[in-house]
Amino acid sequence: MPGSDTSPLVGIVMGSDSDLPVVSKAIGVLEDLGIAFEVNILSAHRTPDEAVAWVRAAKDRGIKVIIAAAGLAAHLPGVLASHTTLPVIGLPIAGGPLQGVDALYSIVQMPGGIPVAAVGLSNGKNAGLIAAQILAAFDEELQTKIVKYRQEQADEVLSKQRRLQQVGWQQYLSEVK
Ligand code: RP5
Repeated sequence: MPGSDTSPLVGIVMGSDSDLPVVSKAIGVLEDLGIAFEVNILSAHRTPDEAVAWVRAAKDRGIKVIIAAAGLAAHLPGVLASHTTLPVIGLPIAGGPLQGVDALYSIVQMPGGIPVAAVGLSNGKNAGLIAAQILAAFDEELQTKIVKYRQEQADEVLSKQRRLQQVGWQQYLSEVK
């Protein structure tokens, strides 16, 4: 299975395959950092038994962090969190009649005692990065990769800053449009 050359450390679960375009941003980060992961479509509402069975087995299979993506009445991250002590990162998916505010609130407003760490609406990239940083707290090699990732990100911004100062905002705008 792609992403599982070695035993997966990050378990990604999404409520629907319609979440995959956002989830793919998290996958991209994990792949860039060389972190083994697995991806699943399991729904708190449509496949409740399978979702619970998956999360109950996750820790014993070596999963260390869970990313749970869901839109609308996004109960998946909270339901998974209630069945495991692994850290669960909730990824609210924008969309639907309320543009994702429903999912964001569902994920952020967990009752005390069962936490879910939430990233911003459809911010798959940050979900991947938080998962990586949790793992990196116990992995020096991964920590070094994340420092390099940050440096590359800074270099990119500074290169834009140099160009902006060189040509002025109007020319810059015409170049990036
Ligand atoms: C949620 O309902 C899923 O996570 C998805 O974001 C949303 C819509 O699902 P589909 O109707 O596209 O399958 O459970």
